[in-house]
Amino acid sequence: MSLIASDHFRIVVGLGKSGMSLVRFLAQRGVSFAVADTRENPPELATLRRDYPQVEVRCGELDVEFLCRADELYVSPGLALATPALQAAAARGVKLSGDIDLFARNAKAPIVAISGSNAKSTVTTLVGEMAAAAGKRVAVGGNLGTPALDLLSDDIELYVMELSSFQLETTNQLGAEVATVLNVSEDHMDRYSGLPAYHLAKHRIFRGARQVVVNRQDALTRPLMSEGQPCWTFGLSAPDFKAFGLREENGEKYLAFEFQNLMPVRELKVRGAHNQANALAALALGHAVGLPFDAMLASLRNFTGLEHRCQWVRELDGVSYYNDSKATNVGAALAAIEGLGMDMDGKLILIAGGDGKGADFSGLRDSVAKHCRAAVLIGRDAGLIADALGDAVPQVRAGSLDEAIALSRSLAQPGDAVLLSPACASFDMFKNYEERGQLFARAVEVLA
Ligand code: UMA
Ligand code: ADP
Repeated sequence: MSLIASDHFRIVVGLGKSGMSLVRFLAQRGVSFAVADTRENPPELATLRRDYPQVEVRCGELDVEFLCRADELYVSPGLALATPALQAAAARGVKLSGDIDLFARNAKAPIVAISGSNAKSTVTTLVGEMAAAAGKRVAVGGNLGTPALDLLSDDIELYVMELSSFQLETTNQLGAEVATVLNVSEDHMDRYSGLPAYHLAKHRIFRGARQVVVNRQDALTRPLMSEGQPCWTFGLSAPDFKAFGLREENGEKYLAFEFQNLMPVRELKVRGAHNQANALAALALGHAVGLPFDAMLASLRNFTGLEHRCQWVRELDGVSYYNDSKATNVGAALAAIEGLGMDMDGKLILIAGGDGKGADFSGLRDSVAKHCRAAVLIGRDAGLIADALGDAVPQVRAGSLDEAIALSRSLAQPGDAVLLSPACASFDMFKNYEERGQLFARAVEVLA
């Protein structure tokens, strides 16, 4: 039985991937609903018209009178709740909600809920692989891959969900078995009034959580109002009770839980301190839901990392090339610059720039000065990054990604690495970060 009243009228606002999953979910349960999207031709319009021709769709500017016909609006994570028409409807008593709220009300298995400014996809994928290795019937998705509602099935024993701040804004009660905010650094400042508002949105993940996982090195990841739940921590320091961390013994560094060494860090295939933190976070989450260590450690040993996240592409003339196109904010680029920079004898040639989403780039300056030989800047906000870096390193501008690669090659010396880690979204020059990463990798592969 679906936990949704069938005598009410709903409107799905936004007809992308999550909107289409809502349509399928509501239609299957016989709920009456309509669809609205501010775009004239939203991505799933043709599918909706083909599969659900009876459903009313309004495209273009949102009509408040139309929205007010609903008891509840399921708003796409792509639309800010501050959108005037949504606020006008809310002021007239219409409830604003989203697909994750509906998912949480209908999921019968425990939920592992993962948010954070960076590392969500990596940790979500890892926990999913750990659960599968432990023999669980596990569903993995949310902001990553399959939309939440499409994962619902009575067969599933564990849900591992990546949740964005946008999705959490419309989530009133999640009730996860274990929830975490992996880290908090500035992102999406074009949508939030500042870091506090973004931070508050992320922390909605803790609503109703039975256990929490906290990053010892980032105070902003602690629940604002603890409900006294069991709390596990992770961090790069040596662990104490209920904690995962790194411990050094006889010159060997281990992933460790409390006073037990679990596995030498050198057995991880992914590079950089940030990936060690990610492995520890995944262990903490898996442990909280009862996954055995042997299965979790086997998954960690096999994990080669996700595409576009600090991914090694090739070596040419003694220079390595890394694709970190998924670094769409300053925190992610910093992790790559420091993680790779600390691990190598040479220097980095950093390719950065794109759509900065209103970010403050000054946080890059010290790490760039320390680890980079030069910065090659591309895209709309190249000038903002140039100003923020000042005289930290020599800078050059490139009009295209191909030109940036050619310039980087000419600047690099044997032992150096060229790192595409833009600290920006890609939409000013590319379809998405995947396209940016693929074009980078392809261009690098054919360098003669
Ligand atoms: N849009 C409009 N009008 C509308 C609705 C959307 O102009 O009425 C525009 C907005 O610019 C919006 C974009 O369309 O940003 C995409 O919105 P959508 O409703 O078409 O999005 P979906 O296809 O449903 O994708 C959403 C998530 N997108 C966003 O949060 C922007 C996807 O995360 C998610 O995978 C999907 O639901 C399934 O759950 C993507 C993402 O970029 C990967 N997430 C951000 C991130 O990771 O940084 C948060
Ligand atoms: P998300 O889903 O949160 O965007 P990803 O796992 O896709 O996270 O990684 C996004 C970016 O963040 C990549 O550039 C990756 O190299 C970087 N990153 C990975 N782990 C961390 C971490 N622990 N701290 C900061 N940045 C990280």
